[in-house]
Amino acid sequence: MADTVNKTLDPQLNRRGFLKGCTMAAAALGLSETMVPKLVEAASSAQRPPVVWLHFQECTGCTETLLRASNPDLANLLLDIISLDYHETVMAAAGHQAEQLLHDTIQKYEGKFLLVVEGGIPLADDGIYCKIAGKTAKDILAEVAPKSAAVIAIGACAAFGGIQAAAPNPTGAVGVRDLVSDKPVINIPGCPFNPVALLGTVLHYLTFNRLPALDSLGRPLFAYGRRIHDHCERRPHFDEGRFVEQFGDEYHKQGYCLYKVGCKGPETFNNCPAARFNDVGVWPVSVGHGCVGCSEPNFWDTMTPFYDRLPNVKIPGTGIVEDADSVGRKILGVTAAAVGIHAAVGVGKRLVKGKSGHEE
Ligand code: FSX
Ligand code: SF4
Ligand code: F3S
Repeated sequence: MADTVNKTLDPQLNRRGFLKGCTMAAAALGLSETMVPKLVEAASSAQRPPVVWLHFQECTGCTETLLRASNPDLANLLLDIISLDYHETVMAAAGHQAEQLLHDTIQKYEGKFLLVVEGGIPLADDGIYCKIAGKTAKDILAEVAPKSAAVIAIGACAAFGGIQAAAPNPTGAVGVRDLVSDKPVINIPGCPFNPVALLGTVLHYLTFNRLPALDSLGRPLFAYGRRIHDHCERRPHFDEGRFVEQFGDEYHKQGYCLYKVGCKGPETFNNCPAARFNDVGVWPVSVGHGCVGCSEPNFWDTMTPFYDRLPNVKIPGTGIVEDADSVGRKILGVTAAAVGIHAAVGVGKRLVKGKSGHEE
């Protein structure tokens, strides 16, 4: 299966990308460069962990972000270090053959395979809203998860229910952790997730023989331990009170902070500013769009409207919660004393202009 996928990828990239991918994963894991050889050794082991990848309620964007990434080294590396034995989107088998393959894989590798789940699981009306081969998603999960070694819930849908769980959640969609309690479940949310987080998790598992440390929402701390806002390249603009007031305005063109046009970075934990996406190294905020909070639980409900500003935000180091204009004005005082009144007046004008267009 993994070989079938790999045949479509360039073997040159495969070799060249191996070290690069391990180095990237080491950086994402917060390991020093001296650990790279250990990761390479674990990744080169002949003992590739079998992986069963199930699809439930979702858009398949998570699989797309992995396999169609413009950085094929990542997909190659991941497919080199695991044995992807069952994946409905890309495998050649279909129908009864596919069913047999799933059955055989979970018997053969009982207690040893990693189960990756992509998509939410609907519970309403006994789960009839997602059926594969006549079986409901909840029944398939109940059959496969207890036989796995651990479960990786990939993407916002498998982690927290995702878009189909948004109010009024007509199908009663939930995430894997709501149903699986007898196996370790690691959440790698995001809509879609970042492949670097999956690669880091798998390499950590292979190198140290255990899953990485998790936060209270089951997310690996190495990837979700910091707020977007705390390592965003636009943060100096936030701190100085320089905000985009409207998409396309002169402040937007100058790369100012996107807080007032809805950025949810201050309430979102993820490593997008560091891990970035694809080989061109971009992430939503770097291309001018606010973070929509896609790695947080129920973000379709809690982070919407996406283009309205968060009502308040914590001021670093103080624990005080204030609105963005107060932050700007406070800093304005400091700025006025430090660099003179002219620059400060400029910031003040911008903050006054901000009264139009968006909720203050
Ligand atoms: Fe959900 Fe992933 Fe969003 Fe889509 O499958 S996390 S809808 S990008 O693809 O599960
Ligand atoms: Fe970056 Fe958004 Fe925070 Fe502004 S509000 S600094 S754009 S994360
Ligand atoms: Fe998602 Fe925000 Fe990163 S929208 S991709 S967590 S910048």
